[in-house]
Amino acid sequence: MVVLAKPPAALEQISMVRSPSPGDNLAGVPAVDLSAPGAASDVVRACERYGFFKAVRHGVDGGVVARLEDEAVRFFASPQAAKDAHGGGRGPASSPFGYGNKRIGRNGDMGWLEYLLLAIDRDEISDSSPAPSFSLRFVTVRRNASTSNKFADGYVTIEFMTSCMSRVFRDAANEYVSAMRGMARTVLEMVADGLGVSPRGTLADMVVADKASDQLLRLNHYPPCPLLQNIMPNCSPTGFGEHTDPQLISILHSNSTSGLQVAIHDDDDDNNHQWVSVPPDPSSFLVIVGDSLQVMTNGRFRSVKHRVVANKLKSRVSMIYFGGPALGQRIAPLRQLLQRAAAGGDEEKESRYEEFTWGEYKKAAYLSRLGDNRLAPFLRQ
Ligand code: GA4
Repeated sequence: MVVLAKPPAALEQISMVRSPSPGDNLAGVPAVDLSAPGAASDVVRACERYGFFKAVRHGVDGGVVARLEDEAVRFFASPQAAKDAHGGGRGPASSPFGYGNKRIGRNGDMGWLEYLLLAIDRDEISDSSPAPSFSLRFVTVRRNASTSNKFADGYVTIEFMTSCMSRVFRDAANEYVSAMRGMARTVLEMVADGLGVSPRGTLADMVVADKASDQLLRLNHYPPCPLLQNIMPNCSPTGFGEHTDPQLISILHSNSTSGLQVAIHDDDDDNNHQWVSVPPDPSSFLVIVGDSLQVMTNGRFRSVKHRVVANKLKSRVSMIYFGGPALGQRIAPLRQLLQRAAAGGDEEKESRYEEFTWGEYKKAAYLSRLGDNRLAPFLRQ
């Protein structure tokens, strides 16, 4: 048997992690029934202890999820050249939006995945986002169209299919975004209720009502990696390296392929954590606390470190909505939490963080590496 000392070329720049085993599964993923009367306090408890929870009985129609997932699968299955045509370009001035392959951000992070990152303008995919506008079918038609005459059959077919495919994708994405914005509102209102902050729209409005809020939709495809099956049986490529999300809240859906891992901390030792796998459950969503919500709760909630390990045999497809506020929004602990502390509660009276706006934080985040602790520079001594 030939034993290779290093991974194949395609994987050279991607770090390996120990392949997850069934024993790594998080026993008892924190789950919240969003339709239950006591949901607000369950949400707060889960966000404090874990920084994430599985949302069940969430009210999102399965058809909405399936339509976008189908479109994502179709897009990722199209020829590489067609996908590359939706790229945001390379280099420091490149746009983070559009199609990306293995490169994450602008600072050298690599993962075994391809993705589409789309900006959301109010309640729709932004017009400037390079959402898929053609498919395999279109590319095939184009090759056969050997005419430059606009009125020839081939050309008309191309034009028609281009706008058609684009519309189907956009409609599916917009419908999904609308469902995610609804869930973000529900969860953030529950956070306010559970923390005793009023009005209950204090956080939700920053993401859902503010017309300038900064929202994103990310579609990730982690292709299977059978190359490693024989040569590195105990290792899997990193799909998306460990990181925390900078926004207030992220809502993740995945197909039934495993791969997501979260860092679980000891109750009283923040530096000590263990990576555990979150078993996939396509009927639910995972709600993840971002850095900005950690700051707004003065550290009561924790933004959870998470990562994805690519599967050797199965494709993983995930769709994540990121809810951030407007660029000018001040990110600081909610006043009512500090006031209550000052009036004798047991929470901290002073902010643990230097003040910043979302725009400033975002700028700093885009200069960082994926695994950096982005809040560390903002921590007060
Ligand atoms: C992590 C969360 C979101 O996926 C994302 C990512 C962004 C990107 O892929 O362009 C970042 C990453 C994320 C944080 C640090 C920077 C920026 C890659 C990276 C190395 C879209 C986001 O908002 O921040």
